[in-house]
Amino acid sequence: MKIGLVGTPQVGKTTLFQLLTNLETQASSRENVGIARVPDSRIDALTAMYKPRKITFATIEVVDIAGLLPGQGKKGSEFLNAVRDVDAIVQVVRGFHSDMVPTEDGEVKPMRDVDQIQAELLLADWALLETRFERLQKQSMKGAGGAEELAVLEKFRDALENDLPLRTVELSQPEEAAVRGYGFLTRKPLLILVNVDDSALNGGFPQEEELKDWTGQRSVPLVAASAQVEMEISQLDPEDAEMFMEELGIEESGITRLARAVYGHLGLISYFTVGEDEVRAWTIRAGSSARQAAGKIHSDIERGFIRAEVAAYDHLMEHGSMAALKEKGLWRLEGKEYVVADGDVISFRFNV
Ligand SMILES: Nc1nc2c(ncn2[C@@H]2O[C@H](COP(=O)(O)OP(=O)(O)OP(=O)(O)O)[C@@H](O)[C@H]2O)c(=O)[nH]1
Ligand SMILES: [Mg+2]
Repeated sequence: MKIGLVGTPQVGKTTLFQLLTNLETQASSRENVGIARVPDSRIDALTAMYKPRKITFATIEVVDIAGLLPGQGKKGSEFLNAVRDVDAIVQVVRGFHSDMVPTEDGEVKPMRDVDQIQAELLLADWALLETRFERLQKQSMKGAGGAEELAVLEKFRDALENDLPLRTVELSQPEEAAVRGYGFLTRKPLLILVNVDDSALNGGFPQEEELKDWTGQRSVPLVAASAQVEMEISQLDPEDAEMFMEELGIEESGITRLARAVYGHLGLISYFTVGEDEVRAWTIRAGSSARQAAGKIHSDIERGFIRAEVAAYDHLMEHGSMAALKEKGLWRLEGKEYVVADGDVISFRFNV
């Protein structure tokens, strides 16, 4: 799962990228691609219980894409290719004031930032749609198939004609499959992160109403955070960081909220494996079966799947140990079709 930090220039993308990826020790070697840890207090609690030699959090791959001003020609196509490559888009918009960092017209207008980039993405989808559309029309006139795709593209055209992003078009599973390969940009999940002044962490940033309306109407998550504050938090030890956040009136760092918003918006959940060797979070799509979840660990476990031994995280915390759960009948054996729940603590039985 790869997310792209996208936006107009100088809004704080690289600063946030560094903060997100510094959390993970094994950063990728390519300069603008890194791995972000998804903070999870359940991992901390399981670690306190099992005292494992190794702790592994869930992660998301993050790409920091160079900022784009509309109409930048070749830079524009590089930008669009980079966006095409990600699974989800986090647009960073500028909500902070600073004389050191100029804006396009001297004003801080996060809603304008949103409009500029989203217009650029809509245009790119128009261009892609037109090329595909013509080709498919010719093909289907010759009776060479493609009718299914063409029908979906017609729906897409209706949306774009009304300036609507393609993610607003509802498709059946086969329809979705027919056009998945195209990589339409406005069909990718979108989140907006507004980078605000430390005084506006709980509201009061420029164009707040407009941003809330825009994101609310489109079911796009909106996260307000301050890259500057995050930087200060990251330099404190945990206790001081907690006090600092209390002073600011926030419970969690913006990085934590962003990572969780992304995870949730992409329909991802975690299950855990525990023991003295390792406590580990595994990322799966919500709705995955026990057998599919096993495949995340190793294809051999998926193939040779026998049973999943499952306990709910909350039960484990409440009763303190697996042994206590067994006594209470809260430790279950589940088959391969069992739908894994967020927070399940699982051990797989399998044949090799
Ligand atoms: N005051 C203030 N300055 C910030 C904040 N976030 C970033 N900056 C500053 O803004 C400038 C641009 O930040 P970057 O993170 O490089 O922005 P970017 O979006 O990656 O910029 P491009 O890659 O050029 O598009 C830097 O000088 C940062 O120090 C913030 O929250 N508050
Ligand atoms: Mg940058």
